[in-house]
Amino acid sequence: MINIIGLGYIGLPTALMLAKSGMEVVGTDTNSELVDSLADGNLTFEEEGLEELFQEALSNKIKFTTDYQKTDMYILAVPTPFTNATKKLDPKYVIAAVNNVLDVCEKGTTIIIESTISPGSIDKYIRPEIENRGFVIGTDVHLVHAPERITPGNMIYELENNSRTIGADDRKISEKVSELYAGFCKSEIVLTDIRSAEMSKVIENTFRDVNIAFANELAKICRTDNMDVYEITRIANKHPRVNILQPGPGVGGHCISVDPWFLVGDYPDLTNLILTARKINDSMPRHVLGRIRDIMREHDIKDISKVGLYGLAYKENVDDTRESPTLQLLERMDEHLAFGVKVFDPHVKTRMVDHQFMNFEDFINEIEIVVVMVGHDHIKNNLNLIKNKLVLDTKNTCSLGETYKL
Ligand code: SAJ
Repeated sequence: MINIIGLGYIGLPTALMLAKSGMEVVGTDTNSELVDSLADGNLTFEEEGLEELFQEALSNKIKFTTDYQKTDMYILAVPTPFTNATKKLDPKYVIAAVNNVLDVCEKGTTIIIESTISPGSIDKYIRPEIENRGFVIGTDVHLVHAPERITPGNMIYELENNSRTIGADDRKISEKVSELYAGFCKSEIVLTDIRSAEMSKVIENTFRDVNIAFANELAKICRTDNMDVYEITRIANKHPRVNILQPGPGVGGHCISVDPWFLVGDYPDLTNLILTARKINDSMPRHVLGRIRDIMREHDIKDISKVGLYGLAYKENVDDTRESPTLQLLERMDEHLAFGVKVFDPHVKTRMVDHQFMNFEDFINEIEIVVVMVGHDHIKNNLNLIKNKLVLDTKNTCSLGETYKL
């Protein structure tokens, strides 16, 4: 039996995949409402293919509970929040989960940490916690870091098809854990040490952040001379060794906008590029605000309530709003502006901000400028409803003739 701790974006799909592979799975979360909802057969977030997998797992007798189970294998997929003021990882949930496991586990148990952690966290926070309780690592408890690599919107496909990294102190344990993941992962499973697993995960997201920052900087350069950044990068990308990413209104999600800070925090003298990239990406919501002001000025629109932000999620076709560029933009607007501007997202069903509309047509009818912050399929399928509006398309997703770009 395997006990999955944390039933959020990562833990739940992983639990379902393991159940599908034939394992006896118990999912544990401290949030009793979430556990009750899952036990009643109701998912708490949208994800392509998740519902089918969930129903299959329910019929395979997956269990959901708030209790930790006595067993020999655990996967920890608990939140690893980031403290904005210090730019550091807050390991409190991982530490609490490890302690809860130690309270009930069998001798020789394996604790697999999937949550993203800053490099060195296992040595710094987890090993001392275990040793201080009198457990011997390598005998009583085995530690593994198997960082998750899936992206919302494509999770099920990526669980099966992305390569996996297993970091452990002991080869035999790596091989045992590798067999577990091979139950659903069809791609390469790379065995390494814990420190390398921690570092490789963080640099993957940092690599993407830096590359997005390059695209965003190009967008700003092109804007000053009224050049089309999309046309220019499309041409440059024809070169066999060039692959420039897409500029956008900012970098959202809990991973790419957070993980680079771990490196900046630990290596402040060596991370000029990484820090600059972070600053560029963080500056994009303000750049969007500047573009909104340009359009208002050009069309003599003085009332901010005529502006509507389309999209609250952090990226297309998901309902996840963590660190979303729209929320970042609202935070950067002064109170008066943020209060006036209208907001809509077809995927976000809970009310998160002032003047959030739940109906697209009502939203569109009230505004003159549509700012496309997220390229959901929904907007691409409803272009006829915005074709008579002024459109600022920050994601270059609306194939309308006349749109304003970043
Ligand atoms: N974005 C751009 N331009 C681009 C690509 C993305 O502005 O060309 C923006 C998106 O709109 C979004 C943000 O970047 O706001 C992040 O989106 P994403 O799709 O690049 O990544 P995430 O956050 O959904 O997932 C990332 C993935 N990491 C990498 O691609 C290296 C995923 O594989 C990780 O599992 C995930 O972080 C994680 O949990 O760490």
